[in-house]
Amino acid sequence: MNKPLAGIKIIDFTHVQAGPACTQLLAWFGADVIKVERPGSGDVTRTQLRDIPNVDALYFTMLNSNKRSLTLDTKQPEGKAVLEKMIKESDVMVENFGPGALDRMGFTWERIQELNPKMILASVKGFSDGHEYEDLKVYENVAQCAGGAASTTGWWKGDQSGPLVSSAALGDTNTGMHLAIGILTAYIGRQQTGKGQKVAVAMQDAVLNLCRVKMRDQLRLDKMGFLEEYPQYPHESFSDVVPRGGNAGGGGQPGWVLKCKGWETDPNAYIYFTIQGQAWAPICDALGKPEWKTDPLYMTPKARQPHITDIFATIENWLKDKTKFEAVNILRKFDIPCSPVFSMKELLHDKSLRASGSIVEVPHKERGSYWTVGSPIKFSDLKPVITGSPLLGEHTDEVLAELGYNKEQIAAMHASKAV
Ligand code: CAO
Repeated sequence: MNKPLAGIKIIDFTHVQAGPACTQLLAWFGADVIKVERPGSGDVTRTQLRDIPNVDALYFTMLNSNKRSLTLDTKQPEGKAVLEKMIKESDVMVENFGPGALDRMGFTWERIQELNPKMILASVKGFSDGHEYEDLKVYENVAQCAGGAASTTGWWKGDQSGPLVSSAALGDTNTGMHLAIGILTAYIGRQQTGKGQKVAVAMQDAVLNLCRVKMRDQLRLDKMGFLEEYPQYPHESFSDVVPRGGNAGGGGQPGWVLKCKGWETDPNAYIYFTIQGQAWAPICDALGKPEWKTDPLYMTPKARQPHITDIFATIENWLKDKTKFEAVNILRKFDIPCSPVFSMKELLHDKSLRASGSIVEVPHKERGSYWTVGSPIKFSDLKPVITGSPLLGEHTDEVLAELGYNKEQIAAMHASKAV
C-alpha cells in the first residue's frame, strides 16, 4: 500500500497528548517516528489512569501507535551524543516540553541548525514566543480558558453559568493537528529551498483558531450591541462581551439539544435539531404543522427568533414518543440537518465507524487487543494500518544499531543508564 510519508524520519520528543497526537498521525501515514523517552519512566501517560496493573495505560497506547520507542537520557553526555546523531540523520524533530526545556538540554534552534540545516523543528507551547505568558506550562483545560473556548461555552444564567470547558481536546489534539499541517508545509517548503525551519503552534492560538466564529460575534456585537441568533435575543440584554449561548447553533441556523423518548433515565436520549432556513417547510411538514409555513409569525428566521424556545418546546412534544434514532429516521427523509446525541459506548460499538476505520481494533503485546480511534482522514489510495504502541525502550537497541553503534557501545550505554 502507498504510504505517502514513508522515508520521512521523525524524532518524536513529545509527551502527554498535544505532541503525541501530531506524531501519531504522521506515523499512520508512513513516517518513521522514533519516540525518545526518559529511561526508566518514559512518557508520563504510560502510567496515568491505568486500567490494567503494570501495563501501558490506554492514554499512552491510544496516542502512540505506529511508533518506535528509544529510551535516552538526553541530559547525559552519551545521550546527548545519540540525539545529535539522530538530528543529523532525521528530517523533523517534534517536541512539546515546557518553555525553555530544549534549550536547557543544550538543543537550541541555533545548535540544531548547526547539526542539520535541513531539520524542521516543530514545537507546541501553551503561549506563543514573545507572549507575556510565554513562560507558562499549559495543559488542555488551561488552553481552553486561554483561547476563548471556555468563556463562550456553557450557560449564561442559573447555578451552572460559569465558563465551561469542552470534553473535546481543543487544546491538546487540536494543537497537534495544527502542528502536523505546519510540519508538512515546512517539509514541502524544504523541497523548494533545501532549508529546514522552525514551526511552532501555541495551544492558545490553536483554540482561538477554532473560536473564529466567536471572534466574528465579538466584532458584530461591538458594532450592533446584540446578536440575533443567541438565546438572549430579543428578551434579555447583552453586555459588551460575547455571551455563553448554551446549546444554540453557532451560525445562522438556530438549533438546540432536544429531549426524546426515555430522556428521564437515559442521559443521552436527545437529538440536536437544527432549524435551517431552507429546511423550514420540510420541518413544518415533518412536525405536522403545515400551517407554520405561511404563518407570518413563523415564516422567516427573524419572525421565529422571539419565540424560538416555544418552537423547540413544540418539537420536543413531537419527540416525546420517539427514540432519538426513530426521530432522526423520520427527519432525514425531510432533509433536516440533525443527529442523535451519541454516547461514547454507542460510538465504540458503531458498525459504520468500525467499517470505515474510524474505530479500530489494535493488537498490543501486553494488554492484548483493544479498540481505539483510527484515522479521521480518509484517502482513496491509503488505508492506514494502526499498529500497537511500542513498549518503553522496545526499539532502543535497533535504533542505536541503525545509527551505527556496535554491540559493545550499546551495552556500555545500558550500563551507564544513558539509554
Ligand atoms: N532525558 C532527560 N531529561 C528529559 C527527557 C529525557 N529523555 N525528557 C524530558 N526531560 C526533562 C526536560 O528536559 C525537563 O527538564 P528541565 O525542566 O529540568 O529543563 C523535564 O524533563 C520536564 O519537562 P517538562 O517541563 O516538559 O515537563 P512537566 O511535566 O513539568 O510539564 C507540560 C508538562 C505538558 C505542562 C509541559 O511540558 C508543557 O507546558 N508543554 C508545552 C505545552 C504542551 O504541550 N502542553 C500539553 C500537554 S498535553 O496536555
